[in-house]
Amino acid sequence: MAEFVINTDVVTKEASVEVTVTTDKPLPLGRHTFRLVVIDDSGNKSIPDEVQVIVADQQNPTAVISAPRIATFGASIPLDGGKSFDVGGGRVVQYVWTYLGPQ
Ligand SMILES: [Ca+2]
Repeated sequence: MAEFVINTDVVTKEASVEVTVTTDKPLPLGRHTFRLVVIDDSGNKSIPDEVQVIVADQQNPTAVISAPRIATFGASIPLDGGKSFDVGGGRVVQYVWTYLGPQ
């Protein structure tokens, strides 16, 4: 586990490392590039190799609909989806409302 700061080297003797990410300090959504240079026991350096990792929102949002319990006959009915929320780094950007008919 290591905290990575942009353009700051993290040096390890082990051949693997974990990029420490916490929910209060997440990597933003999108493409992130990591570079590795290895050095041998004579001090010779490799050319860099790079990988790209895409941090993606893979979690569905939650819809929360609310309305008044009772509406007056002939009056408009306000529907509110403002308590809906998303997790996984994204945000709700569209609301799709459907009338399912009388029951
Ligand atoms: Ca999401």
